[in-house]
Amino acid sequence: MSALPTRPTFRQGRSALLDLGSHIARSAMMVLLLLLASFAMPSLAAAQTHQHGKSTPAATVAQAATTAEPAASSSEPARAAAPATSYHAPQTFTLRTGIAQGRMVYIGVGGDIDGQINPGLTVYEGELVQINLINGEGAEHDIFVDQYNAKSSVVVGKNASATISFMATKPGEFAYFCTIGGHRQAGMEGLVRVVAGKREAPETDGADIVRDPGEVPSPIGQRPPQVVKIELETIEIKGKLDDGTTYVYWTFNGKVPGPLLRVRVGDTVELKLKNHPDSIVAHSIDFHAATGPGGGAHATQTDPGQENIVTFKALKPGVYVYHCATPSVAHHITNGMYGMIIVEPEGGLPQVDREFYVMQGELYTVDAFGTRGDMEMDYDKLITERPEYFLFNGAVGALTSRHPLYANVGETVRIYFGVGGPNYTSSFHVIGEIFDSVYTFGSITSPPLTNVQTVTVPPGGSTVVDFKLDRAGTFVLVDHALSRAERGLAGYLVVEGPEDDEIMHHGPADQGPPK
Ligand SMILES: [Cu+2]
Repeated sequence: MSALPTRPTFRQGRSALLDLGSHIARSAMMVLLLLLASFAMPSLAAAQTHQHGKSTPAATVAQAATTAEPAASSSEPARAAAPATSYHAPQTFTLRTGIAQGRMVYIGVGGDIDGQINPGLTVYEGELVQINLINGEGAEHDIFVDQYNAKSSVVVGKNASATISFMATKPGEFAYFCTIGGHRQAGMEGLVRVVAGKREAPETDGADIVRDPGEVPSPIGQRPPQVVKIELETIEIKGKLDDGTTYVYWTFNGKVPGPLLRVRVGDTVELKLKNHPDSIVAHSIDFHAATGPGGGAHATQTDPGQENIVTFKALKPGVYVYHCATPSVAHHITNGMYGMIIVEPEGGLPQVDREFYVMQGELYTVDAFGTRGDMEMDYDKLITERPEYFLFNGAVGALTSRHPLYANVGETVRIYFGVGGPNYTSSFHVIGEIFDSVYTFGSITSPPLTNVQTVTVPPGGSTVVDFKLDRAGTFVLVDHALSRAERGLAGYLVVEGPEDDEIMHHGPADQGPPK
């Protein structure tokens, strides 16, 4: 179906699956597979089409006597960045068919092209481009970028949708148009502009609010229970949500999620909560690790410029979420006010080489996903659970372009994974890996499940996954509800070392890997 030079790829083995067509999850999976293929094959020049039936338009932690030194830093500048990280997400455009000025046209939906007639779609050389087509009025349409041989299926009913994707390998201007007889002439035509060179990220005046996933305190080790003093500060801060996009986050200590805290069972936690004087609203903290009124929220409702102290005993080992619990609680949580605390059992957890800290949440913005500028919270979307963004560690690209997780072949890694939410359960999965041990629901006193592909993690819940790295490559952290990957949710685990072809290679078993 492609007239362009194609190299054999991991993706091609899936073409039979593609032909079955018509399934949202499958098309999202294909995007991910295409992403994966593009890591390995930067020169991939292929087009593909797929269709789906219905569209969905779119501070410092002072831990006395426990060190807060990161056990492993994920950001090691000396190491290579993830290959081709510019492919971490496709450049996505949505076009709706309609009538304007007496002509049949495509109308841009969301982002910079919102409301434009036959908008120019500007991308940069080497980018992965996705175009979503929505049938706006119920006449038959399709979309074709002939120079890239990217053609959608025909959408027939109103709201019927299709998606196409292609790698923009050649600079220049290329027409997109409808191939139904007479429609191009009637006005359904626009341009894809592929700019030579690399895209420069637009300037953003927002602060970096991303928590480095390598910021994990060292294990407690062997020591008797003691009093652990922790200080947290609630800070409201305009942060960078995406390139060219900001959001006023509410945070613990200026990052999302709040710091990962670590104590042992039997410890007495004395928590001082300070609310920064520049805050607009009151904040508080509810520890799921605590037993007592509001998990501490009753004692810690704190006005701007004030502080409160709550003391609780860590009665039960586990990996627990904490969050702000000031009304509207859903608003405070979506804005970034969540984190986790590890309460180690006596003797701690089995030792691993590297530990990481990742949390998932949603943002409910007035403007559509991908819009540039200063975003504001939309209470109606929040209360009806219609998020625009799904995020790991607070921002688009937090764990891909900004802070990928780094490790080496032969190492064992552990991810403390939690969901702040406020609303969506995560189906946590690492593409291309299998979890050796899973402490489901953050229960570290139960025997772990072994050899697990995907873990369900509810809002206000956690999991701990351990796995050994057997093969080099870039592995992708996702919520396997993969539509969310198109709303910002993806992370990289970059594993360096030998690419063991016994474990996987391209081509038949008896031919061995290509040299
Ligand atoms: Cu709050």
